[in-house]
Amino acid sequence: MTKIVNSWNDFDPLKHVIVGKADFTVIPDEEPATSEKVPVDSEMRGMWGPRPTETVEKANEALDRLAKELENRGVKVDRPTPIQWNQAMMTPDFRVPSGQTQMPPRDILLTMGNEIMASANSFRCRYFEYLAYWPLMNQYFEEDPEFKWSQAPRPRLTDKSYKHNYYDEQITLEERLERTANLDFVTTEAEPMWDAADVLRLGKDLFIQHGLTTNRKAMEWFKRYYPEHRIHAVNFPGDPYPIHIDATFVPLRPGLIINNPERRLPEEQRKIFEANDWQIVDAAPPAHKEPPPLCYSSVWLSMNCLVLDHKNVIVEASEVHQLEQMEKLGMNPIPVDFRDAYAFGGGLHCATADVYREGDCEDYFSTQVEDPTLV
Ligand code: DAV
Repeated sequence: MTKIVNSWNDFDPLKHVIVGKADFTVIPDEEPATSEKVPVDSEMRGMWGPRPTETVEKANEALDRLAKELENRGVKVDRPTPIQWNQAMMTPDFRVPSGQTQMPPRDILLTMGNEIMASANSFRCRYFEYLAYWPLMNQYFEEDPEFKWSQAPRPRLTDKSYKHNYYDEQITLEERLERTANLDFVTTEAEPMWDAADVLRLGKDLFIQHGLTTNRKAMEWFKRYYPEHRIHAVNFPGDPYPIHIDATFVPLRPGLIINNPERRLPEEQRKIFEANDWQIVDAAPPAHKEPPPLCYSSVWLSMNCLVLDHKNVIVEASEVHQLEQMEKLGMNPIPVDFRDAYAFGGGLHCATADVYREGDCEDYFSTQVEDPTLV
């Protein structure tokens, strides 16, 4: 029996990864959590139902290209088992007309050492998404005697979990930014809710974005569940729709992070990085003015790269500025044509979940300072 699961960060040498699949992806109907996430001027507003077949095929080609590139570099690639999401789903607490996808595994699976945990997502349409990964989890469980297969407490997602009419009134972008800066989000503190893509793992330290998809109670839950780790609550006030940390604050190697210049980490939250000689640099501007059609994410998927080790990094092929910046930062950028998958839930990092990265749980922040982010 071999060790199959191990990963403590996003930059140690990647050996084994899960790459999502676009089959049966549905644009979900509005629900308390998602309607707040779709910008008012987005063409996604009012749209729901299965995504057009042609776009699914193109997204799958992009995902296959990524898988091939990884395999050519010696990384083992696993794929989820697609589920027919175009069916109504219910629990004792709610009913939704469809599920969503198994494309961004990063939102669902959190790898912590020899453990992979399914998250506690706040969208009702994503409640059963973990099932697409269960065949793989079961296989790792059978093959790796040390693998810890776990699941966060399942949220109930009743109406109590959301603020209602939160964005119903027309408010300006400035007012929206004020709300996010004041940590006023659509999710309430009724129960812990979190997306795995809000959790940035840096060895002993977890930097978790407090935003639309992850609440404060989740941070408290992390603190009790991982007592050996330090939990930091971070937020990026420049983002009017803060979901997921991986188009905002992206580590490339120990000591180096690229930060979205429109969503800078506030000064007081930087202390812990500065005290430990971590450099935070502005990410290069995106090459595109608009995201592709029917895409949930912003143009900043430009910085949603997949780091293979402390030198090599996969970047979307059309993101010329990001490719150039990687070289300037001493990285070796590998372009992969991936834009056709963006609309299905994100970029190269979103599209993957770690199974194995070579390396241990390091303490990168041993110099402790007064740190307002500490939970
Ligand atoms: O900038 O729209 C996208 C992250 C997707 N997982 C953004 C964040």
